[in-house]
Amino acid sequence: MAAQRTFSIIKPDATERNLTGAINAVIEKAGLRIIGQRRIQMTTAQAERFYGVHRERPFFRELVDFMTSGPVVVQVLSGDDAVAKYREVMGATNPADAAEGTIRKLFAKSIGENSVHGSDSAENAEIEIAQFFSEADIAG
Ligand code: FUP
Repeated sequence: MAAQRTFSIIKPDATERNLTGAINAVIEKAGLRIIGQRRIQMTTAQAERFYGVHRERPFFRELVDFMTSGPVVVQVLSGDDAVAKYREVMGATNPADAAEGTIRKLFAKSIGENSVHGSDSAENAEIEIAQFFSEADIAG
């Protein structure tokens, strides 16, 4: 199977607790390759665009405020079936429902402050990657 790409964000609750390396270790142990990575302070405009699909949801403003509350690490991951594989490694949105060994079970604080984002489809992955990376900054 050809390698697929997915987009990941290590969120402010995790960077604040110095968990970037610990999360990357889980990602790499699962067989995913980090082929692009950048630490940024997301702007309100970037967060609103990124989570535009949730604009009408009651938690939208809280989500944007959280994602801009501190640095995040944006990543491009590569591997066989990377989108589904990373969703599995992340665990359920609500850490209370997340399986043992998943990033959210290990590290997430709550359904909002849940440590990581991962794309939900290969199509969205490419849209999300393009929002934060130029191809020159990705090397697989
Ligand atoms: P996921 O794909 O697992 O990141 O989850 P969603 O796309 O459903 O939600 C995106 C983000 O919105 C979550 F990571 C956190 C936030 N959220 C809430 O704060 N409350 C909710 O009830 C659902 C999502």
